[in-house]
Amino acid sequence: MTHISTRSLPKAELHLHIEGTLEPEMVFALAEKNGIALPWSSVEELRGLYSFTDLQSFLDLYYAGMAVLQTEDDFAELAGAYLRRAAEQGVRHAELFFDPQAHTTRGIAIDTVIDGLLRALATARSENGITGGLILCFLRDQPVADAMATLESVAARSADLLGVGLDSAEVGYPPSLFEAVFSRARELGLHVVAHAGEEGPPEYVWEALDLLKVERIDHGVRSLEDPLLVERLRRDRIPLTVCPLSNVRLGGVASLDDHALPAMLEAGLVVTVNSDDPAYFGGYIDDNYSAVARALDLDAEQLRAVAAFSVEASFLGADAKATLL
Ligand code: ES4
Ligand code: ZN
Repeated sequence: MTHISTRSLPKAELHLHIEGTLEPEMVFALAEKNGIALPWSSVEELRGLYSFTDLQSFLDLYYAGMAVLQTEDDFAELAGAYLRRAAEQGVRHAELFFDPQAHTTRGIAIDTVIDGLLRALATARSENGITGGLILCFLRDQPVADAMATLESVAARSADLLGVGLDSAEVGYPPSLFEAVFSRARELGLHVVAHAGEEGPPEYVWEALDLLKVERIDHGVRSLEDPLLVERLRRDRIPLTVCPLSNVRLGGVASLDDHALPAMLEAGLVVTVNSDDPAYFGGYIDDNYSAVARALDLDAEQLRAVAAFSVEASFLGADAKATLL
């Protein structure tokens, strides 16, 4: 049995969709403020729909909920609420994914989104000492040309971003489709990551590494099906941003007791624990740490290693990493 408190471990959150922190209470409050009609009659009804069968069943609700986000203040409020909760759970650095195409297609300017999120990050830094940045994710189930146009629309302010990522429905949308987009992102000096091996096969993880040249793999749990891939990830110390409660809620893993996290650590992989879409999956980052600690009987050494990996795997500079280790 392990009894260490993981809450106080200094950690970095590396896999967090800011739109996935939109709690039902905030959905209703923003809908009221912005005069938006919702298809649900109460917070309880909406929360009652949070039982998913797969990634797509979640994404349908995720995209529906974010329609209430309209103004720069809304994005600042969303990220501010998340960053306060993250700080309470021991997060010292947070790299936030956001999905601009889910907003620009609703007529929201991308600068509105970015300015609101950056304002919340600046406030969190001064109030809680938490550092962070933004990772712009392309929706892989939308046309590649839309991803490229989104990237070009922020090229002039690429210094306001940490990097780019790739998310949304995975199967049928291999990383290879986005080779030119990621090449352009790297040319702009941006870090690159991608969701791969969540529902998709190990081949998608290989493509993300070899074609997109990503620095981290988001999820990557299906990598274990391919021993040569495991060897590649281990040798190159490619971090995997694993989200245990998400994997269970979306059905990728039958129960937390069956999660491959211990096998990944045993294989020598740089594994981190993250919260993905905490408003939808039943917990923020330390809820994930404490759930795996209990279900998988991880000892203090393993938990400290995972937290230290999160700092190592972050895009912080060497000096900032050293102060957190
Ligand atoms: C996501 Cl869990 C997950 N997978 C892929 N795309 C996403 N966007 C938000 N959450
Ligand atoms: Zn994700």
